[in-house]
Amino acid sequence: ALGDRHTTNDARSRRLVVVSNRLGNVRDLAQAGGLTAGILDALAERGGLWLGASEEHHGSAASDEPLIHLERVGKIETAALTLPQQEYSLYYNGYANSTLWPLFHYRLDLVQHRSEFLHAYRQINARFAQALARLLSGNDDLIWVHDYHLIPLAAALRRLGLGNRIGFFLHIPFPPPDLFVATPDHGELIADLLQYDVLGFQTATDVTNFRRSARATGSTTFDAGGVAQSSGRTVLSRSFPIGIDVDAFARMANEAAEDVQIDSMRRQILGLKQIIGVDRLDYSKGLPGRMQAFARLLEKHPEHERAVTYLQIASPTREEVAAYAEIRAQLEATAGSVNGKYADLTWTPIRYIHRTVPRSRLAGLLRASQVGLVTPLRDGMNLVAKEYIAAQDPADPGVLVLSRFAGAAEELAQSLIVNPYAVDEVADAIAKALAMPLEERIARHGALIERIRRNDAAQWRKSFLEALANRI
Ligand code: GDG
Repeated sequence: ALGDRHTTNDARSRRLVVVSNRLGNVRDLAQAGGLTAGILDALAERGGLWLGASEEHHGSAASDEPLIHLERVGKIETAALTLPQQEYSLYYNGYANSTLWPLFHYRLDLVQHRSEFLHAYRQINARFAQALARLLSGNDDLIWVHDYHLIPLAAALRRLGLGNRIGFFLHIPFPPPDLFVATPDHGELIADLLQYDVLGFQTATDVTNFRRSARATGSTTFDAGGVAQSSGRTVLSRSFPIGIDVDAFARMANEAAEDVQIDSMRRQILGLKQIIGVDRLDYSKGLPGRMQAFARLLEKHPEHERAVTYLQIASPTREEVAAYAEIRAQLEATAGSVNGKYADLTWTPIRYIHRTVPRSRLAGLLRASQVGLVTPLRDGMNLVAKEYIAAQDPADPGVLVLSRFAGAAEELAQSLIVNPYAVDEVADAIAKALAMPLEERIARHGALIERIRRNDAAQWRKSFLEALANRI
């Protein structure tokens, strides 16, 4: 390692520059969610810069000079970029979350195509590129770009003449070619992706879907190692399954026993088994179907009436996008009708919370629940699945019911894997989880915890950064 330090392209001696739509909260590491924590740890370890959009926007699109607010916290420098309000909204609520998000989650029925969305998306990416060009200290900086908001960033940087190594990690799924080509912009999106040096995906399925789409739309060819040639550069595409910091989350879950609210909840539900779900209120998470499956459980297995309680935390998200208002109304109608049908004077089957819960309390709630329900219709990875496993008491662990359409299902085979579209199947899996003997729960949990330790957050960033620094 000592010898390494003297070579110029040593991964650790090169400055890391992270770019994502939003900046994580650098000041409050404890509150940082999965993704943010993973990135912050990488920056804290080696020092570096994080560029993201500022929470404050300004009214006019006139100024071409990027407005950047720099701050330093320890070894991490953050750069908050102020962007024009309306352009930002067309980019964020528009192209990112009304075009790409539904498309990449296989929901062609929800995709909206509007030329002003695409235009704003490209403009904002060009602004990010201009800002970044000013902040770079040279072409040795390693640039790590996150997620679907910033697909055109490398192309915009290349246009400004930058030759740095640039990596991209897609946190969400990549759709199969038959769906992908339904967007008129498919050719441009593939060309943009091929301007990166490293393309990271969550699962093998996503890598395959990307390569098939690139072959179909860009006549790109891949060698046996999956490497493509593009404009005289090589492009590596690979899966890097994201993970969590298992020990930190387990500790938080354990310490939450001292949280008075959790303590008083435990007393109120004493004697009941608790089923839990924790999700952003997104249509990709399969929430109405999950509530219907819970209702089906009560219908098919009446012995569970007044013996189980289902807690669903559905944190607010993207509320300016119409599809999100619709899923919320649908979910609230479902929760209301199930409770209306089954509740009695002393028992509420579904407790539905549409608020953001502090992270440490969340960990405690996961630990206090005998069944974890993670049933997305499509999900890049799903960190809640991994958090549920980490939060359990290894001597008396709960059971994870997991959708086969979550990226996490590729790794977490010892959970109860279900098809979220099959309401009866999910209901039966919940019944099986509730009845599972201790021995089987311990065996399954042991295998799962080993798996999430192997692919944890540290491994994720280490392997991506090694690929980015061209060391593998
Ligand atoms: C995207 C991809 C991929 C949720 N509610 C609250 C809260 N959370 C936390 C969870 C978890 C995180 O947010 C959600 O992560 P997920 O992975 O489950 O899902 P997305 O937000 O859709 O994330 C996904 C991920 O990126 C990482 O690559 O796995 O597939 O869609 O950590 O615990 N946290 C707090 N309060 C809440 O109410 N504090």
